[in-house]
Amino acid sequence: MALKFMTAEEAALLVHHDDNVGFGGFTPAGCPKVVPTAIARRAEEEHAKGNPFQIGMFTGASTGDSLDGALARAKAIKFRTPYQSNKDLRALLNGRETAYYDLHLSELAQNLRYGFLGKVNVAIVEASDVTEDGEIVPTCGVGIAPTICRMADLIIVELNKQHPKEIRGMHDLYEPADPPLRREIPIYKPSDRIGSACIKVDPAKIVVVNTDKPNEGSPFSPIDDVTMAIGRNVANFLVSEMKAGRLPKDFVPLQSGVGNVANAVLECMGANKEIPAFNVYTEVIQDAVITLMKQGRVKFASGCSLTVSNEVIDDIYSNLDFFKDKILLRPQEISNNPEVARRMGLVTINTALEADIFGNINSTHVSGTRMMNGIGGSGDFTRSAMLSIFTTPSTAKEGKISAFVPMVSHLDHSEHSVKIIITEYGVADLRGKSPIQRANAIIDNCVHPDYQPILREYLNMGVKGHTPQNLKCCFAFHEELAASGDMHNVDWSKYNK
Ligand code: 0RQ
Repeated sequence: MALKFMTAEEAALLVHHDDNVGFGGFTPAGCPKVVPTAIARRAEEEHAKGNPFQIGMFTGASTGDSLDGALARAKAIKFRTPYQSNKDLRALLNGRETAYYDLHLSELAQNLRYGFLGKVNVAIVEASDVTEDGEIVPTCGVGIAPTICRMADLIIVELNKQHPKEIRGMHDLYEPADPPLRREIPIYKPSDRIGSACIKVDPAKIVVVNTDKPNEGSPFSPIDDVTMAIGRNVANFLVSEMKAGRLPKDFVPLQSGVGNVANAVLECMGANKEIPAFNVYTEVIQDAVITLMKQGRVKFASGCSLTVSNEVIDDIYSNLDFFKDKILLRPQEISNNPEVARRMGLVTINTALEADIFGNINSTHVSGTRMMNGIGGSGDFTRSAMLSIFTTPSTAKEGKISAFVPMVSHLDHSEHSVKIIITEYGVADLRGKSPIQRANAIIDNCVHPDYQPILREYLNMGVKGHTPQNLKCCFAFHEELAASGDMHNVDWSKYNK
């Protein structure tokens, strides 16, 4: 059967006010671009005529500016889930103009299948190939594409010429059965292939929009002294764990979060030859993984997306013979699967926004109220890891705020899941320690010297009980910090009246 082709504008007319739209891709990688932008324009036109036009949005994670950014600026988003990182969308969430539901990335596809989040009316996915018998080959990010394509009444495929058809075979697309029929996911090592190379749907549901819009990958900032020191501390700590026999000599698969710290950690691990060549089982495959793969330091990478700069994606596509048997892109339900993470025994490395001296982590809310991005995959991995590590610079906002506080202003990862915290100053190993012992390890090894005295003073205020928290102080302290933006000169006695 012949496929139906149309322009982005024509495809946008197939999306209606109040529809729930699922988008393929993960981070800007593999996200549709021209159809979302056309939907945004359409929303603006409808609003100008006095008509309502807003959609509900399911995405893999964050997206590119021509998706989240364009739709946010057009005020076209009624609700949005999960992780996001676009500044215009963030303003809508924090202004409560868009309802935002933040959940663990591994859970989204199954929550859609369980029917918890409503119907998926339309799926919009980017593809490197689509065939007349309904085979869709994603590009460099998968996200929730297989599930939304299966569930939606209409599938709009952005067929993007930037991504060669020959990447077919780099994806491993698998949807688990739902309870009570679910079995274990048969991945025993990152390179295990368990699914299919394409999404297979009824071709009658497909319309195709041709495009050649490039990826919206953003380059990394140069690595600075702080991120480099964090990276070295992580690499040295992992070597010491191997020497102590707590990590196997041939290592375990690694998950690392997104951003500059993650890139620096990977670079330092690659440079440290005491760490053997290793495998990656993660959600976001970044530039550093590809560099290390070329150096023979990363053997295999399983992820949900190639979230790499445009130069690196060109490099991969020009050398598919080299990369094709070293990379698998999977749906986030599988790349982030807690069952697989626990069984394979991952070392996981994610970044905290704020930590407390007892080992609780805030990854999402500035001052306990303002959403930054979302929990992303950090919870999927942290709770199930063999060794869960959080990294953070010891201070934020040019040193005015300590990343370590008495009690986190919002809790994402509890002390029960967090094993190790690492800053540019050192490593706090929290395993097997009581709350007071954890606090001392964190203050001595991770906290910036400017803030060690006030945190020690807090600990020594003489509060009784297993975890010596002075609740009155904590709440007043966070309110004042949000107002002043400066944590120097804290006077606990002021709050403790
Ligand atoms: O603000 O941009 O206004 O300057 O927070 O901080 O240091 O640039 O750190 O970009 O690595 O993001 C936790 C948000 C860190 C990210 C978080 C301010 C700081 C800056 C960002 P400005 P940095 P990063 C895989 C795993 C959750 C999801 C996750 C994240 C801004 O890593 O979203 O782990 N994690 N996913 O100035 C006030 C503090 C602050 C602070 C930092 N204590 N108080 N502001 N900032 N600390 C990826 C996926 O799941 C897809």
